[in-house]
Amino acid sequence: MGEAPVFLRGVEIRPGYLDRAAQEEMVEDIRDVARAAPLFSPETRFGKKMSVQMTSAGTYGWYSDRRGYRYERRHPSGVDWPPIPASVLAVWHAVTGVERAPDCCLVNFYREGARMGLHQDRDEADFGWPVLSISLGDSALFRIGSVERGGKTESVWLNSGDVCVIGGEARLVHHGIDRIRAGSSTLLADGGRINLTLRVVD
Ligand code: MD6
Ligand code: FE
Repeated sequence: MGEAPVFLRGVEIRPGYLDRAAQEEMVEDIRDVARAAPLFSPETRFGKKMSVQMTSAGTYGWYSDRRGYRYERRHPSGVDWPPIPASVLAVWHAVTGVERAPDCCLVNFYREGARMGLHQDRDEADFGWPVLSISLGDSALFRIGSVERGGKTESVWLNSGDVCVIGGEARLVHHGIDRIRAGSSTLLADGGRINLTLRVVD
């Protein structure tokens, strides 16, 4: 499946892990998720609306407002998050090889101009579990730094079908999305990029 893994600052990238048919199937599954739990733009803890739209699947969904970053058991509308699609769980098990299933699949949707600042994924209880991401649609410039704040960073384009694992020594590296290359993929009819991140929360 795809090419050999590439490691950048301890982060494992599997270019082209999902073929076109698997990507199309997954997009349909994510459309179902977004129908049950519509996309919204959370506020950062500084009160600024994020440029990325989000929703989640699983027992927990990631949420943010002025009270801070956290996991919630319900969508802001009050409904339960829908289950994580089987197509997505299959990638988690095949790539990470860990015994536990993830209990959150965060869905990020980027339109042209959306970005995500450098951050660590640290709202989970046990950093022994990896975080896995799947990219669908337009390519994104992914920046990876260090566990410590500041210092050197390196960037790589994540393309549709690429899978990325942040685990082990790299579990707490800073990372973010600088920009989207609009029109670089035909996967999503109206353009944009979907990124799924799978986590073990508690
Ligand atoms: C994104 N990804 O690709 C943002 N986090 O849109 C992440 O923030 C991320 O790719 C943890 C592990 C892998 C990731
Ligand atoms: Fe992240």
